[in-house]
Amino acid sequence: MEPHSHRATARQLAEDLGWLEEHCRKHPELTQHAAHLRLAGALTRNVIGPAVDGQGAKPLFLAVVGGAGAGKSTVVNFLAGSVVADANPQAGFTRHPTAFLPATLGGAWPSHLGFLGPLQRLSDDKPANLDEDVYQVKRIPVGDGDPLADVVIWDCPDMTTWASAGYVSRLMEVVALADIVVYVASDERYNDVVPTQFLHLMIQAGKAVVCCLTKVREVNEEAMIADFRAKIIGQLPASIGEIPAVPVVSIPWISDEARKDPSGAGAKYRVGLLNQILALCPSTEIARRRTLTNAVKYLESAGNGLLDVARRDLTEFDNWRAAVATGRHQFEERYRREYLSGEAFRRFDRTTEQVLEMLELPGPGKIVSSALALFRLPYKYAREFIGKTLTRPASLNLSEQTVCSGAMASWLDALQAEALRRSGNNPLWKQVTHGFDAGLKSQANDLFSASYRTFELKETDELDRAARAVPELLTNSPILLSGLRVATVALDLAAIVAVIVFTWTPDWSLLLILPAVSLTRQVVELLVKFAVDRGRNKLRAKREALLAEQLTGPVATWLGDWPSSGGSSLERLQLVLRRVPDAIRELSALARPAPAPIPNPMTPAPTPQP
Ligand SMILES: Nc1nc2c(ncn2[C@@H]2O[C@H](COP(=O)(O)OP(=O)(O)OP(=O)(O)O)[C@@H](O)[C@H]2O)c(=O)[nH]1
Ligand SMILES: [Mg+2]
Repeated sequence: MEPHSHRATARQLAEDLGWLEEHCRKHPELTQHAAHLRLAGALTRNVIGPAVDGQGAKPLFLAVVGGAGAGKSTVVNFLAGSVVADANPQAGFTRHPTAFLPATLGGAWPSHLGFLGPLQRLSDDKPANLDEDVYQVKRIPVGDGDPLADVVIWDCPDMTTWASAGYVSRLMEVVALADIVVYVASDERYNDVVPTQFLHLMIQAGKAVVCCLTKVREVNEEAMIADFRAKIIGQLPASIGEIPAVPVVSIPWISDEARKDPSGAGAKYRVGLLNQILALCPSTEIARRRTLTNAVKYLESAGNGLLDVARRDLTEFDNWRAAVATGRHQFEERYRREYLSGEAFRRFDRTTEQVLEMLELPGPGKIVSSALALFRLPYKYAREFIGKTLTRPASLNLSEQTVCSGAMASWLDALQAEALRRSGNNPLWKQVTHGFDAGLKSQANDLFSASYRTFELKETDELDRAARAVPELLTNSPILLSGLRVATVALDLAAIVAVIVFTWTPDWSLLLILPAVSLTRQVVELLVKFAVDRGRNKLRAKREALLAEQLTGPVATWLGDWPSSGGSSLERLQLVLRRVPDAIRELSALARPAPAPIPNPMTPAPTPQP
């Protein structure tokens, strides 16, 4: 695959994670999840993207983070070796990140498209309390031999609350970028909940972290470090697995004079912290490789969790579709029970009569048929009389349209009730409930009416075709028709001959001919009815299929897709759920170090040159 396509994948992944984060922010209970997504997006933008772009390891980035007023800006000044950052007694003073770029690095600054995401670079110097999605880069004089000559130091805003989409997101952008994170906690407030959660997230993301405790009373130093290790680092969630060794250093309460002169009177406070930082960065390349590897690991391991929210919403989508399918099933059941089972398809009665008429002999043969019909007259009248006396009036079957309209109304009512019942649990059901309030029912009914018209046209057509099948078969096969006619008359004649032969003497017993030809007629009628009824039963099955195809099917599809149509978030969720794991897989493969070339035993070793 082309490098530009990997770049596009990284950009798309960052965008998808950003979209998912916005989606999470709409649910207050998912704020922590949103923070993970923000970090994953920022790692993609600021670590993986530049690596895919082939950007070099220099400069390294060091981010100084911590709670409000912990002493972050003061620590930045000590690391920079001069007063460069605005330290201010007002807690929460620093509102946007500022990068301090050693002048020795010249103009080296990442040029990766999408670098630092939503943060805009300021062109002029602005005070650290400017509360906007911006960052500034300030050049600082650093001696050539300074151990941090290749390191950009970031002074960051505090993390306030997880819910704040404001400067926490600015902070997250810089933390993701960082190769080293210095976590600052002051003696007074080192176990605040939110900064601690943030620290845990950074360790979980595999960042190289150094903890720096500020304003510590010297007598208290050892006890405080031990307490910090136990209460803060020791409480990392078990899901992190093996807890990495996180160095903790302390800086005592510094005099104002030493704070104003970090490289002179305050130089001694820098040493402990600097040593820990350097121990984590044996070289620029190693430090950057670790940042990249851990960013990829975080995406791979957190990937599944990151998509949980998408899956959760899609599960509700499946539940909605299942509710629609249940409603459809009940519709079809009701159609079968209330309409189809009681429907006699009277059109087929005419077919039976038509076939019987076709079996009469044509032309001069009509005389024979008429004579036989005369013999059967008593039987015919007797049968009609008994039929009328015994047959109870047919129960009134509901019309097909009444049954379908009733079933449709019940379907929609049940869905509305279900949506209302579940609307407190998930936004999808809430969306459906709003839909019902805003005309979903009438839209569904319009679709139902249109589908019903098509269904009606097709079923009339189908009925006609099924009823015409037997007469058409006979019309199209004159040999078969003639054969059946001859067979019918032959049956009657055989019955007459049989009576004559058995009774022989021409007396009243010849009247037995009348029941005999009536019996043969009954047999023929039963056979014809059997043939026509096969068509009637076939039609019943076809009618069910037609209902499913023309009516319940389209309505169910429309209802099932309703929450995801019209550019709704579900459409995007489905896309994101498909795209994100593929993108993580593709980028992970790229970011992994190339395996060392395996020597080919068939290749002869190069002959040493003199
Ligand atoms: N005297 C003295 N003052 C300190 C020390 N550490 C921090 N301060 C003061 O405490 C206040 C807060 O310190 P900052 O470095 O601005 O803290 P911060 O974490 O950057 O604060 P925000 O950016 O506002 O979140 C400032 O007025 C510092 O001068 C110290 O060791 N000694
Ligand atoms: Mg500050």
